[in-house]
Amino acid sequence: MVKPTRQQLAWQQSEMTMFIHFGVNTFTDREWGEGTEDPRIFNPTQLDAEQWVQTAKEAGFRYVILTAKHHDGFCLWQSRHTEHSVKNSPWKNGKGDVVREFVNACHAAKLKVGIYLSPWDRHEPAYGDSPAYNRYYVNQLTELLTDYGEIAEVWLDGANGEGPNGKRQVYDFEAFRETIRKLQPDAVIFSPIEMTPDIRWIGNEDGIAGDPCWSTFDPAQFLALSQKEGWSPKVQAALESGYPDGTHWMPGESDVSIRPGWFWHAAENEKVKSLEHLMNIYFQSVGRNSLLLLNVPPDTRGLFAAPDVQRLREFRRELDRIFRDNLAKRAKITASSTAGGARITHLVDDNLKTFWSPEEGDGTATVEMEWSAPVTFNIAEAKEFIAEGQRVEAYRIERMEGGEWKTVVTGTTIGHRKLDRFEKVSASRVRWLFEKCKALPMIQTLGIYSG
Ligand code: FUL
Repeated sequence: MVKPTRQQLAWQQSEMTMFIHFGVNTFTDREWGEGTEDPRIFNPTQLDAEQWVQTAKEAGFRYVILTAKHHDGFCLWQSRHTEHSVKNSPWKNGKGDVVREFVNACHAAKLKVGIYLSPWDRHEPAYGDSPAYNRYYVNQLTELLTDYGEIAEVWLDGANGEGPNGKRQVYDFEAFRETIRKLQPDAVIFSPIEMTPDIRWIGNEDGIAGDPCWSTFDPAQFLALSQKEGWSPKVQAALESGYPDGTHWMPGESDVSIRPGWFWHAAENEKVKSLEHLMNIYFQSVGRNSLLLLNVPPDTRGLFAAPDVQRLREFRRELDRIFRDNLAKRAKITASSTAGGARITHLVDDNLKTFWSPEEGDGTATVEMEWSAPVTFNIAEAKEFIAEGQRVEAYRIERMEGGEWKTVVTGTTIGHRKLDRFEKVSASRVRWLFEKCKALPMIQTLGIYSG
């Protein structure tokens, strides 16, 4: 059975990461800079990394990733390997270091730090001259992973353009990977599949995972498919859903921005996603065994803008409201069987380290809940004990009505967390049937909510 590493498990259980896109594009009103931007345009007037981090923390994010360098090549830290950085900006008279302020704020708030270092670099003259640029990239990685304490996630994408010499850069993913492993062995790597990452991209930028969604993946099979087809619906579906018989634990990260663009644009202040939209994203990412990577871009002051902060507060309040009261905690819970060492009460003890499991050979393992009076609900939650792998392939939730079991909802995978939403129903008896499993199911949590 393919299982997560300790680092992957901690990452997956954290459920939400905030992404922060900030750089010269913030000041030029663009999404992709050309690499020719004058560093003097970078001049945030009130930059406050603590505001970003506090906002993230209050909204329930556990990791925060900053664009240390985007495709334009401008570095938010004092890199020794280029002049194209904050060093030549008027901000703090060229003495500032955004990465340092960001990392300090995260560490003080006990949030995990992530760094996005774009391999595509439209400024660096060596780009396209593959070995020289690969050395440049490794040098930059080395600075970021040596000088800033603990880094928990390294994020790099596959964007790949032509260098100034017209040559296409060939990335040395092996060297990038080795550098990260050597300098920050506990960091999880998000990268193109070519690099055999710890975490895979979910295949779209809408924040929506596949259904089913497996944390397991088959890089060899995937690369063969994508080499044959390029970008195709099948390739996308493979990223969104993973591979049930995958050779690697490689859970999906669902990235999306709170605004239409990744960077801040004044014209998008009125286009911050609605609470309803964010909730739909949450249910289809976190609620489908993925991690939500939500981008919030600081403005030209270097602060999150008011509409974004407001929306994040509403988002937190709504999540707290929905998940405040797990009705399953007030039910009498029984099971078709319980394996030795496991306990039925573990299903509602909010402990990530315990689980319930049926006995070997129990046919369709079933858990039933009964209340003394009917309860009304429209959300169901299930979590697997994924430290031991992902096992459930199909399940069904039923309620007793007029002396008969009626299906409320059917589902496929569960993984770290599965959420189902449906029309409100009332019942005093509800049961879960784990109909198809790759191995004995190990269920950590079951929940019933009225949202
Ligand atoms: C992509 C980039 O091209 C976008 O600008 C953005 O940074 C997104 C998160 O990743 O690869």
